[in-house]
Amino acid sequence: MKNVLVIGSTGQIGSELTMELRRQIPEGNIVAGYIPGAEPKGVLLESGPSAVADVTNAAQLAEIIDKYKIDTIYNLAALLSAVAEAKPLLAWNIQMNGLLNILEIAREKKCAVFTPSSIGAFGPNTPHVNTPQDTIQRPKTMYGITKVSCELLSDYYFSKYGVDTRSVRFPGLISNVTLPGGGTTDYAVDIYYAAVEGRDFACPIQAGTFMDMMYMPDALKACIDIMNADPAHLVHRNSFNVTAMSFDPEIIRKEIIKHIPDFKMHYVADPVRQAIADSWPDSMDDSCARHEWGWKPTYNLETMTVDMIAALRKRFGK
Ligand code: AKB
Repeated sequence: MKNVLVIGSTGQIGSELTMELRRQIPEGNIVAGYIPGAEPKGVLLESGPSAVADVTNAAQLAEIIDKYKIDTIYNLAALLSAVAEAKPLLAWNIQMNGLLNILEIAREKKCAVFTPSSIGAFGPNTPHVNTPQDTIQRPKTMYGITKVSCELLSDYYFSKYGVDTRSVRFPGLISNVTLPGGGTTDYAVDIYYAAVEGRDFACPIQAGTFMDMMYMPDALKACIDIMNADPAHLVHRNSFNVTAMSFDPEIIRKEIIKHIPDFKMHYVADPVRQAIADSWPDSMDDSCARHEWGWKPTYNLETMTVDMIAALRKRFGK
């Protein structure tokens, strides 16, 4: 991995992944791809090249890949689960037609491709506790349908054309840099902002709803380590279960109260997000990722909470 195009570079993962790749590969072209209206700003704009990279415009992508001699594409363009339910056709167009454009270009120009999958690729019939790597995947949401289809299409391009496609199934990602937009697991980010800003938090996910989660530094490590893994050791490709912790809203609330004792939370009903959360795993088994490419998260709920609160207090001067 030397010259990299990050599509969706101003999003929750992209904004931090682009900077991390620039730190780790200072001699390479790490191109921040974006769509008009979501332009990179500040250090993301100033620390390296950027280009308009709309996944629905294959000619535009091909031009960037030639110009910067791109060998690896991080395809982070996607609508998250709750937004995808509101805009299913747009989600299909971005997630499926976008990936097809990328895979065709990767086949022609010999690029490796990372497209994140999600816990959303599982559904109500999947075993919910210690969800195995290889199991039933019959999601009921458009987000989940596109995630399973992306896994299958990526495996197809690997086995038929030898395109080096790799992926992980991300749980909810928690970060203090860029907010997620329109996901089911967003509450686990919003809760920290409310606590640090001294606001009462209205939690849209009900007590007792467990989901896998991960702190962003571990997610960045997963994105990079999987693309650097020795292909000879990969039995799976698209996509690996990866997780770092599993909790419900009460467990994270109690962890925050250890640091902010007067933090208050109440519950509000969000039937769309709740139905999605209920269909997802409570906890995944990520032993294949650990075994095949050495996956091991650094942060648990306690250490993440210390870091999140410290970072947000610094940002908001609290
Ligand atoms: C979402 O909630 O939609 C995402 C995900 C788990 O894929 N964070």
